[in-house]
Amino acid sequence: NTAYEAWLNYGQLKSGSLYNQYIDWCVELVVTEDNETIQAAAAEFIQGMTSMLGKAPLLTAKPEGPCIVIGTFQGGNPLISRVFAGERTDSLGPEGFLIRTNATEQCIAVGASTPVGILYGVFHLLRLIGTESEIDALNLSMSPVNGLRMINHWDNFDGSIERGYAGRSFFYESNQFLNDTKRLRDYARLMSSVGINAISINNVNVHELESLFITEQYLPDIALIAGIFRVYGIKLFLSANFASPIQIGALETADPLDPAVRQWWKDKAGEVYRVIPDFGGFVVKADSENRPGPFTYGRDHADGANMLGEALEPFGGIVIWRCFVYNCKQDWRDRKTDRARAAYDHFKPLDGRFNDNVVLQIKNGPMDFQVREPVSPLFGALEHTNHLMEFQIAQEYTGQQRHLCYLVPQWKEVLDFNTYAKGQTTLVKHIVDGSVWGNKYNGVAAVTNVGDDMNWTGHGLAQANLYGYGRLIWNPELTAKEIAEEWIRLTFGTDKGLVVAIRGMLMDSWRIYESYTAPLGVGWMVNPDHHYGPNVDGCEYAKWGTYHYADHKGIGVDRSVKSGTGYSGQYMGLNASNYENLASCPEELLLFFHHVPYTHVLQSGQTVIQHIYDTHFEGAEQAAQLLATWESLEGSMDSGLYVQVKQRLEEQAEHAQEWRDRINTYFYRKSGIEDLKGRKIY
Ligand code: BDP
Repeated sequence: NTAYEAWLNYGQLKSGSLYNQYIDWCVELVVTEDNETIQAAAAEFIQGMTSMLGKAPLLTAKPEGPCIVIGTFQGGNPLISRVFAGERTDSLGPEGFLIRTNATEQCIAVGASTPVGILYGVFHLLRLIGTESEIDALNLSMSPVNGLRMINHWDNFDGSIERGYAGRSFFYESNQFLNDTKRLRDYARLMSSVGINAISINNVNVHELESLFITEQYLPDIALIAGIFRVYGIKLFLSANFASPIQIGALETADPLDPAVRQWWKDKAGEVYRVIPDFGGFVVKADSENRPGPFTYGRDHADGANMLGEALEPFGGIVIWRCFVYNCKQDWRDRKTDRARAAYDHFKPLDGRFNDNVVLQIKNGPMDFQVREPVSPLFGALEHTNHLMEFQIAQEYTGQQRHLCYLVPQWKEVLDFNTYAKGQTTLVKHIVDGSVWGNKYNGVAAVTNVGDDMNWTGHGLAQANLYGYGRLIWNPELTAKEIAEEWIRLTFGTDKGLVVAIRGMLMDSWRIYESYTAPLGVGWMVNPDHHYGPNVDGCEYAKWGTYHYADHKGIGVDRSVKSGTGYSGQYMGLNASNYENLASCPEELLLFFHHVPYTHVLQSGQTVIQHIYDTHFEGAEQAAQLLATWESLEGSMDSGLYVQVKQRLEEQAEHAQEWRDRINTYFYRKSGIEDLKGRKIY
């Protein structure tokens, strides 16, 4: 077992009452529509059931007994028409589905308005069976909560992946398309099974060669990938280089208000859509970290994004414009410039100026995917602009898939955050899903964690983040624990002890990682450039704006309005005052918002310095405990997977000690304050 099949491995189920139930219902599979997506759904169902039950359902158009039937409401299948007669289906939307067990008709029916709804329904039925749920009386109606459920690849044409920790790209190698159709299809299956409907396949940092993706030289290769994705309900997007008119066109400017530039992009869009009629659109990182953008021409982000929007509009495409924009050349001595402020300062004043088909993409926090950050204050501040949440599934700052860090609990906290934007309760998840302001485009995107490693994600348990991301954004009401449990059951089987043990490991892992790394929300104590491993001052005197201001007296960034950078003033209602005041600031974010002496006393009664010592000792112990728990599972799963994960956990346990020692030693030497518990700090 290489874990290549991941949560679609369809492990053989044990015989028992549920097994018999499944066998009884799944004698035949009834399909009458020859649409390629419905055919893919049928093939998936047959593959899954054959593998789980050891018996293939018979594919037929006319059932003779108990059966599973799948079909669209208007697709002409008489059985579907009878089962769903009189049902209200308009609120399901284009991607929703119904599943009904109908005793009279002797069938379990999966119905939807569209083929992709059928596909999602079939994946759901397979998930129910794979997690050993009753199917005798199903009466389900499901639709995704978020419109766009997107994956961003940071793959480069040379085969490397920016912030990739699971091998190389499976799209490209050495500036060529790999066209590995089997892997691409399996990838599309995995993504579609958790509801992903949009994927951008190249890095947001678009290099010169990748700018050529939108030319006739490469469009056929891209069309091949788009064709595979299409069957699984996934739209293909490309990251675009704002300077393309210069780089690959013959223009001397990329000024978004220049008529020749605008025409160039319109023609370009036409060329792309001729080859890929359902192309999703462009993802753009502009005027950020040395990428080109409208600033060069004295224009703003709205000018830039709207130009692209106008070009894509006639074809139904959209522009996803990233808000990760800040000055990466700032001066650490100037405490008035605060990187945390940047996204809001840039984009809030532009609210209302973007075209209908422009969607802003906002990182979950104001900095950059740290283990702990406050929620970006842009959520709640953009009343008149489509926008998406951006998460990072890749564990750039959370252990790079060498450490275990199940991120769904973090994402849940972000989605459940109250912004106070429109009344007393305005949760981020309702802003992001478009319901607060009725945005035409809404949803979530995330930087993915996959590569060409056999198990996709490097760390076998990092698959849980990929799975969990899709499931959570399909339905943000699912709990992190439920999602973990589903994933474990589908991946490892349903043995109770195993499920409980792995679930516990996943659920504790974020907090454990946080406790042996950067304390109290301060972030950034990593090595510069590659961002792995402890280095307290590594980023401190650099230009990137990632400071903690630790000296011999204290630590933390004063972001208050009263005496600091004013960042806390970007929040609304109670959030602004809670963050502003030391006494009310949530402690996990204390050092993000305030600079305090090491002797500052926390609610626990402990000082900040003692908290640092304690959490680092505890965190390292708990990392060792993760390994011990895993070792107790030896023999209860496939040995290949067991060994692979064990090796990573060993590395984590060892590395957590390094974190502990470096961080504690640093603060001990700086502060000169002894550990109250007398533990050894060097
Ligand atoms: C940071 C990464 C960098 C990305 C950038 C981005 O370190 O590699 O290019 O984000 O999101 O997290 O554009």
